[in-house]
Amino acid sequence: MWADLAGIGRAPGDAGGYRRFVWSDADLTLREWFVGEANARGLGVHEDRAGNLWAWWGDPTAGDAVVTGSHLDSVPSGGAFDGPLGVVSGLLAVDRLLETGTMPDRPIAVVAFSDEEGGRYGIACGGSRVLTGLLPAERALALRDDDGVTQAEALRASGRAEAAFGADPEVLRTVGTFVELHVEQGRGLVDLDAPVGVASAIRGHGRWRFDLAGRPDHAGTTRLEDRDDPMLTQARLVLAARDAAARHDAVATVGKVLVEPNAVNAVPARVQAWLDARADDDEVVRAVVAEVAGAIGVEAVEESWTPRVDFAAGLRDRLVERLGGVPVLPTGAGHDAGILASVGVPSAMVFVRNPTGVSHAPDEHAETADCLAGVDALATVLEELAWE
Ligand code: HGY
Ligand code: MN
Ligand code: MN
Repeated sequence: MWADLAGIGRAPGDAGGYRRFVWSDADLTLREWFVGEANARGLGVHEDRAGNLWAWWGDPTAGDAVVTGSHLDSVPSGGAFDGPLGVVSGLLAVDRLLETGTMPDRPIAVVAFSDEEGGRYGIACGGSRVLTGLLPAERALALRDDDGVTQAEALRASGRAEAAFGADPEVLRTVGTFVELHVEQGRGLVDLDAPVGVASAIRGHGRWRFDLAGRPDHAGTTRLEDRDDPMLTQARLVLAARDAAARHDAVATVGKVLVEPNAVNAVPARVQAWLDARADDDEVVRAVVAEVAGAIGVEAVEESWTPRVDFAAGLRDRLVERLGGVPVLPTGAGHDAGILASVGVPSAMVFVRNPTGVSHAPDEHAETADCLAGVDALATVLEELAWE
């Protein structure tokens, strides 16, 4: 299964990693792969109104389903494990349970959430936010990618009707518990020398855009005192972000910048820069963003905000106990499990050790033995939750 995914959506050029943007050809191929794997197991496949794919074992209308899964899309030049490990592990855990020859007392599903990374349209967990109504369909459809293509246009190009795109309360209601397996994006499990762990919380995190206007002019003939160069403000933005994060217990990143006209010999007309800021405390994130905006005198336009989520202690501790006392650790990475938890769906996460902690980069890795330990843990958890 892993080898089947390895060739889908490789990033162009020598950057390495994957480029699996929602509604791209890579995404559509990944969706076909998911449907094929589900059909091969006799699981019923359903795509909900938000574009998320569900593979069902049992009748979803029975409700109180035990759902696992993650996402198949990636950040640009992302690693192989962030997302797909949770989907593959979910299918393999179901294989283990199918082998028992007994039917679960609750329906079980493996879900592939759409557009978790927001790599194309900029909003984290797009598919689960639309599913739950946290992101209105009209706003989602109007989002434009860096080439100016709206999600509505991309949806139509994929053969889907935008009129049908939106929240899907009927599907959401079928979910009793959601458990997402994910490669750890950090070194917590390495430092604890443990292959598997359970999440305690997801730190609050958001994305803000800064529109920096300038006056385009010739790089060689325009005197310095005559310039209105937005790249100078951009430089102050990056340094202000690092300074504010360092002074607070936060992290801040300016990883995406669009420059117009992006010419070596022209003073830019416009620079757009995105700030990703995260902290244990939501108010700290807000303070960092406000300080950055104040430092450069430019409004921070909020594009995506995910409040801190503390996973329900009862479910968390039940999994820890069932898994024999594995470590419990927070994460600074957002996940669909956090979105479902934020709308009241009992949710939990199982982490698999990442030997370097590196993620959102081609070097992201997890050892096969640890991945199989993750499948064992997930099968154990699903059995615990889906059988009386
Ligand atoms: O950005 C995140 O934290 C997640 O990987 N989407
Ligand atoms: Mn990610
Ligand atoms: Mn992820």
